[in-house]
Amino acid sequence: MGLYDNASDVGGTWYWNRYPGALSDTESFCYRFSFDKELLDQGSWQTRYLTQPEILEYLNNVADRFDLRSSYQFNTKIVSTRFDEATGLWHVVTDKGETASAKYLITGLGLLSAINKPTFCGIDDYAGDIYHTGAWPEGVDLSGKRVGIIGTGSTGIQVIIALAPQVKHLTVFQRSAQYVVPIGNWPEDTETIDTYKANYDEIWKQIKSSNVAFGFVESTVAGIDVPEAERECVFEEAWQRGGGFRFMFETFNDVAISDEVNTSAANFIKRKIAKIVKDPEIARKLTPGDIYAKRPLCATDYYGVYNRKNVSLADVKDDPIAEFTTRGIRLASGIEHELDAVIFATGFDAVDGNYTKIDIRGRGGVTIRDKWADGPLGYLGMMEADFPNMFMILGPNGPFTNLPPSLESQVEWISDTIATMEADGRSTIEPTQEAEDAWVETCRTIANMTLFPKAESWIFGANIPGKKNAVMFYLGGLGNYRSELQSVRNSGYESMIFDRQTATTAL
Ligand code: NA7
Repeated sequence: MGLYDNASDVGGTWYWNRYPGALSDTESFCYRFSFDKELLDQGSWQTRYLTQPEILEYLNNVADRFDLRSSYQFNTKIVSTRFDEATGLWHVVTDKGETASAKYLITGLGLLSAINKPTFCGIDDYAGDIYHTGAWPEGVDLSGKRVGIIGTGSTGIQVIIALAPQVKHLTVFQRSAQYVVPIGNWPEDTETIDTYKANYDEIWKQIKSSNVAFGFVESTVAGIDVPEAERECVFEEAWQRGGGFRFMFETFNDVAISDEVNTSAANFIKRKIAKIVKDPEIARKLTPGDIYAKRPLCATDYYGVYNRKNVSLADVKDDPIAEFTTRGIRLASGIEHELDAVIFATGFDAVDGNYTKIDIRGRGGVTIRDKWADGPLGYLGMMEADFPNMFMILGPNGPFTNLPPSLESQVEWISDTIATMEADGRSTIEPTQEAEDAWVETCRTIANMTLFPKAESWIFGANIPGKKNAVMFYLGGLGNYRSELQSVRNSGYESMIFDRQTATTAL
């Protein structure tokens, strides 16, 4: 078995995203693996949510526990990989010119991993420091500096909150105002943690049969059947309890489906902004104009940050960034913000960003880049027609959830499938094109039942200029997703082709 990682150690997302304030917004008790009871029992944490250093430490412990590190070749990029129809093997080439061959190719290239760093005129002449949150170097100290930050997604809001008290001045360059609810982060004592541990069997059963897999029971109440005043009370309770996914999915079952209920939720948050932010003009700029249907955000007192004297807000939708100057950023109006450092919290080329960087070739030399020219589409979020024995962990059209339980579900399915292949003496497995098309259609149908496609976000590739808008996720929930995986297995993999024979193609 060969394991490769571009990083110098394990950790993935949590290796790269070391920016100030980096925190998971999934609760600590379920932002972990469930497959090892002993590992669960050993778990310990301080607060309701885990910080980046805690998650990285956890992942390092997991790597040690299963002795994974010794199998890894770190600091190594895969530059190309192709399926050889003559031998039934995948051939892999690294950036060091090394080659390897294997029957199975499993990719874990990351869902939100290829960084999106927009270019701006004059950026090379800027004399200050530039950072991207997704490739944050060690040892950065921004205290006492004039800092600019571009981006107000999940990442940007965490950085803004963490840096505001440290820096001399923070200028936030906001393109889209965001709906942000409180995260509700508080210490968790040993008794609470022990209660989770004592109930882990039930907890994981619930998580794996739920939709978003965040460790709470999703509401079955339709907000549309509830009078507005009552909705308000439910939203207020959720605001006090904290959690972005809780606010969207634990309140009512149609916040992301019904225009009316979505508007109620949005208006509730807008009223909070007006109450929290003292300067009405800043409050106006912070108030979103679109529907509440992006990945739900949460943080501790996000809007309150803008009451600080050392934080200013530049609305770059109204007054776009014209260029970087040697001293900072100049807006179209001519206003120049002098900055010692600029942070790009501009997100990722989600889902396929890392795949299209690699020359991946399947049967007949077809490249993944060509196959995904109209957007990344796949079967069960793991497989591709014409790419036999290739399994993608968190590939396109996989579930949109708290990720550890979803990737565990996929890894279990991949392991079972490979075990079946080996037990049955099979050489290759790949989905039929019909099965893949049907799955993609299912994903599209489900997405269109929700309001998510109506908001511009990375979920549909809208954040990358020129990227085709595509339904890249299965929004049917983890429970239903797991049932789909189970039925593929139960049917004897009838949606798959085994041992497909084709004329050998020289690649
Ligand atoms: P996001 O959610 O994609 O946010 C990126 C932010 O950067 C967002 O506010 C963008 O504005 C902004 N952006 C991107 N390009 C530009 C340019 N050219 N000019 C100005 N502003 C820009 O990325 P995150 O890292 O915060 O989070 C991604 C996911 O990772 C997150 O949801 C978690 O699941 C983990 P926009 O909204 O597009 O107008």
